[in-house]
Amino acid sequence: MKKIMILGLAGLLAMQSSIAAKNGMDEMWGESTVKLRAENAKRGQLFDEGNYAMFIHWGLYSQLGNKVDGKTYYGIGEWIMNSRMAGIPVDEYKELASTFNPVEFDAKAIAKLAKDAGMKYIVITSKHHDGFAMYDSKACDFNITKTTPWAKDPMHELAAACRAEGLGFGFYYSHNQDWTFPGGGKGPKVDENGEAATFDDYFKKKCLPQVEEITTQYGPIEMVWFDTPGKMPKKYVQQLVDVVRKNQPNALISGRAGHNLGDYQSLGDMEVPHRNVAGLWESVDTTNDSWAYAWYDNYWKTPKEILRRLIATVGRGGTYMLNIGPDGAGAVPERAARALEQSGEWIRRYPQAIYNAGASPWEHALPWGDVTVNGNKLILSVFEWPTTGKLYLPGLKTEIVSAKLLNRSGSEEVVYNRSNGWTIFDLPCHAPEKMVSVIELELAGIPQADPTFGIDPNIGTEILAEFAEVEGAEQSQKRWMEKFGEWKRIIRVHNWKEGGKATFEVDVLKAGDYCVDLTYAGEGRLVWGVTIEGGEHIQNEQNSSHNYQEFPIGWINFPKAGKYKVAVSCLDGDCKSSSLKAIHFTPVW
Ligand code: JFZ
Repeated sequence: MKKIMILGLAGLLAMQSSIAAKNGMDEMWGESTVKLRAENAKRGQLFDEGNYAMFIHWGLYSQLGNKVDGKTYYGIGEWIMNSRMAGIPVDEYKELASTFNPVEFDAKAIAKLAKDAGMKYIVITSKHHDGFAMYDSKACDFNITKTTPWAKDPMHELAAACRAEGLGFGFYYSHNQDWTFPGGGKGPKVDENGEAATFDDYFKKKCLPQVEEITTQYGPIEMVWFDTPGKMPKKYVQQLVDVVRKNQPNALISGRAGHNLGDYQSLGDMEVPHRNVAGLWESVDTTNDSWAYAWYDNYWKTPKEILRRLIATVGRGGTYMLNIGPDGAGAVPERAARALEQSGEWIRRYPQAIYNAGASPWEHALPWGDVTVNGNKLILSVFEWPTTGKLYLPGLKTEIVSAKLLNRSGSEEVVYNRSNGWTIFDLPCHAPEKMVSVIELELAGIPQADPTFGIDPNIGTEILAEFAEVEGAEQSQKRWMEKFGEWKRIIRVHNWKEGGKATFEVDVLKAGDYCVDLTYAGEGRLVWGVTIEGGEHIQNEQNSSHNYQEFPIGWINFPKAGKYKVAVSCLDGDCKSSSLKAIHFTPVW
């Protein structure tokens, strides 16, 4: 609910009750009402209020599953043609169509999976960078109905299945990169006759007509997800945007259309931001490591991890789109499906944590979980259930009207008290939920909080270097690929100069000793110092590694409750190349 500011409290309450009524209606009135709702959704409504969607990467590449001629290539499967992966020549790649026979593709099962997962719409690859249209295209024969033994249009089935489930439907379309059509981005430079081909040729012959097709052949669609605009000139992007607006006035256009012509911002792939981001935006993420099916890729996100990333995205103010990669037969990997179903079961019990929910007033995650806002309610999602029977919430500024611990059969009142600006809840020893338990706070007004990091008296508190005030060092983002196409990024403090420091503001409730650890990368042994402003200074030498690792520095004392500034400095060793990612405080006693 990103429009929270404009609506005001009365509007929020009205909206909430209308959503509740709608949810009830779905059950009572069944399919036809649900259908109408999807068709009538206003532009961006499912995106803005639903907050959760399914992304599907599926194409010829899925058939290879990252193995070519017996050799496995690690990375994002839809890039298998690329020279940094298997480097498959265009003609050889095109041959894959002759064996593409996805007999296990089941559009209804996929739509049901998305629905059961709690997702509100599906966005699927109509054409990825490989140029193969996964739908019936008149504009270009390199498509699923013309060139494969299967010879059907899966998008018709999927669009219909989505409509039947009351889900929105949309297409991914690679508008700039086309690796097989002459003139396409990173594609062949000449046509079949050896004549030079330009981007303009590709655009007029294939790209524009295909975007016309995907926006006219499948009924009302929720969005067109353009990707990797590269250096594509604005005039082309503008024409595509015009086509989408003409044919699908209610469809959203992704930020990656380019030239700021999209409707919202798409953050970098596989990224959940650490602090709140204003405006309409989306995080796209994978259920394992690759977008497209990869035979070896079994590092699945657990249902709990899916909920953590979904709630964190909603809590930062965004919409979460989570990908699945069906295999070459069209089957969804069983473990991905199970993880989605299980996280979906949880969402059915606690929909208020996701739908119509908005950003946390803390503006970042908390040590035990995360917070989303629904009207005048705070939804505390507790991922680490306290073993002490007490849960600590720092800095809540709005008065609490009621506090409830939710469970499968209802809720129970929670006793709490306030101390030094903290709210301390008395909780039972056993968590009501195995993955994530929910405390719902009804507040006397719009939720407000002090975003200063509270040091949790129960468990370790990690504060990322991106939250530090930095002087005499550099604070900037670094991106790298873990496997090919698997992007990672951090904001770190590096390039330390003499006297440089990264200062963290913290709020301490429980006076006493805390063990301080630092997460950093570097070369050789490093000496780090940690100083409480006006208080204790500690320092220690530890080893380092080129990967970010956590090393203990030592115990430090906060003599009383209250706010402190804690400065971290690199004191000796190769400080220039050392790079700080985070500080951790763990209660000792
Ligand atoms: C793109 C595609 O190349 C990829 O195959 C996949 O479809 C993904 C969803 O999108 O890759 C990107 C695009 C943008 C960024 C990173 C990877 N980015 O902005 O960080």
